[in-house]
Amino acid sequence: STPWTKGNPQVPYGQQQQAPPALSLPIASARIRGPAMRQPREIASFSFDNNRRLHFDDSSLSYFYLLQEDVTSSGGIDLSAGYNAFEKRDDTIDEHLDGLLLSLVYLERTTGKKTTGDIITWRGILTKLLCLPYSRNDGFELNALWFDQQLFIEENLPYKLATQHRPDQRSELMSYWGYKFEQISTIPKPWNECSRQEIESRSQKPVSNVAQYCSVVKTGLGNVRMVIAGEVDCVWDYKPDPKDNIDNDPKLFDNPLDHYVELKTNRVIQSDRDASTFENKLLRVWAQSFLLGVPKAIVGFRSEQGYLQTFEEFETQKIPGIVKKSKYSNPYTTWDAVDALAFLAACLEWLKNVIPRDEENLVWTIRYLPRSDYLTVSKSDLPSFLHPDFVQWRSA
Ligand code: 0WD
Ligand code: CA
Repeated sequence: STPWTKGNPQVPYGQQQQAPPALSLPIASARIRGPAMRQPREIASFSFDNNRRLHFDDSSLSYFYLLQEDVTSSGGIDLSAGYNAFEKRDDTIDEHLDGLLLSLVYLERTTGKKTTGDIITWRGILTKLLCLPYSRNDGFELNALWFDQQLFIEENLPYKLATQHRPDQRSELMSYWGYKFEQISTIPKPWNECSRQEIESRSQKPVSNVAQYCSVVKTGLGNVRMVIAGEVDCVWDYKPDPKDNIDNDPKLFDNPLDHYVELKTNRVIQSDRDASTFENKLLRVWAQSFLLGVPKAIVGFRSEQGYLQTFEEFETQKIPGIVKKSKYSNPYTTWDAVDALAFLAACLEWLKNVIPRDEENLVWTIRYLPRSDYLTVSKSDLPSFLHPDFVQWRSA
């Protein structure tokens, strides 16, 4: 197969190994140079509680709280602690776009205005597409349908469950380290509203990944406007109260997105190989934070055995430059943010045009097969995946 290389962006059809399937987008030749990204703007937020019940508020929002000396003085914090008590969300339950769509019903009911935008989806879906030129090993299937003049896209969960390799014990533990790091580095209220006891006991309770806080943003890329929702790990300091933002002077606007933080864990970097692996991983960190307008990622570095040794802040907008300037960077293989965005813009534009608009509620499959050169679209016989309350609200 043709690798994605910077030096070889245009591979004419005639030189491809196989004829392109109908309704296909060649990944290596889909380019819109320098598409403009609109500044994401938060239009709503919602929370899942510990029972996975949905609330149209910020009740599951967390606040960053971790001191470098707490990490270093202890000689490392054991991220495996409490592993046996982990309360893990059942990710075989298909929630479709429910949280996002119900939050839009709530928003539209309370404001009396319909949310505009061409594409409505989870941020995680767009992260996959944004990274695709450089992440060609894993396949995926997405479901897409037009409804009320908007294109809705979700992951096809049965496909994901059927094709993902079952994680071994070590990968299960490593994913726990990520959630444990979230727990030890956050508190449920701003620190000045927390008692010493609340702060000090934050790592005593079992770790759970059931509760989540999500932000819904309006954004745009090239000619495509979109509404996307994604999980936000915590705020750095506080989230501005909309009541304090009634002044329409843009210079005074305290943007909630400016306060958000993405948390990640990574092994401590001890070799050239570690460094280069980390720089590849920064593509996904950059992509997911950039899409939602999250300005900062905090990476907890842990030992091979899962002891947190230190943590470091990365400004989202500086990540592409850090990777480019690195001594491990290779102009042919290192990821490039401008090229990735050019692909995403072309891809979304293509999806908007190739999926027939007039056939509302008909589900289409967007498919990427592992290591293939194309993204394809075909008709599926799946029923609509939109929540009935959303359909009823928009049909009223
Ligand atoms: O396959 C599924 N069932 C998916 C569910 C795929 C993608 C998303 N989701 C759900 C999420 O649980 C959430 O409610 O959609 C909502 C929004 O997610 P997103 O922000 O679009 O998801 P993504 O950007 O893919 O992931 C962000 C975080 C992850 O953090 P890291 O640091 O690893 O990127 O969402 C969490 C995870 O912490 N997350 C999940 N947690 C539990 N179960 C899952 C999952 N299946 N997927 C993502
Ligand atoms: Ca995270």
